[in-house]
Amino acid sequence: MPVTLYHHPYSRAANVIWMLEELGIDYGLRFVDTMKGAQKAPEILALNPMGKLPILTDGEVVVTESAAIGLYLADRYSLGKLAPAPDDPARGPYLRWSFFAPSVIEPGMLAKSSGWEFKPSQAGWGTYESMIEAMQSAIADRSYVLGDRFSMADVIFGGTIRYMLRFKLLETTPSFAAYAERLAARPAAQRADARNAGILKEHGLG
Ligand SMILES: N[C@@H](CCC(=O)N[C@@H](CS)C(=O)NCC(=O)O)C(=O)O
Repeated sequence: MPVTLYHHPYSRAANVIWMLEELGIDYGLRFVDTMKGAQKAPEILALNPMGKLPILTDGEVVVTESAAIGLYLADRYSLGKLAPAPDDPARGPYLRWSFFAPSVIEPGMLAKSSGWEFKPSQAGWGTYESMIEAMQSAIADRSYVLGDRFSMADVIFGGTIRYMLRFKLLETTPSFAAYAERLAARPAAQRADARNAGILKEHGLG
């Protein structure tokens, strides 16, 4: 199996299953029991010194960081389709909103929920309000971040929005709700949800 995802359904690896299902490639899953600390085992640390999931291996290639995994997979297996080609003007917004999820939304969300004190001009994620406004602008009057064209950026950026809505970390505005519903209706997202649910059940977690 050339592509293997080190996975636990309670981790960001759950969203990587959606990425893989969108690509329609063969892949294998390797269950890492994060609830028992298995992500800190030497063989996992050898792949990711952070001792965190997800980890994707593709032959000799090792990729960690969910957004990087999505960008890698789309370039490698869907260039010109789920990933705009480097000379396509859509490549700019594609990268912009893909990076926005881990570099702005994730720390911005944690800063808000943990009550961090920081200077918005020094923090890359700025204020919570400006972050929400930017997120709204990415999907205003369009189906996906690239307009009518679905891309891996929607799995990365949209996956974060789906997570935030699910755990009530984001106010359910009509535009966020409609975007999340559009994404959830995709057959690949549904296959991924079913696969994650099946693994939870198999391990007595569902
Ligand atoms: N920046 C990383 C975050 C990875 C991460 O924090 N993974 C969590 C699960 S979602 C984890 O493995 N936690 C277990 C631990 O830190 O021991 C990414 O986007 O992939």
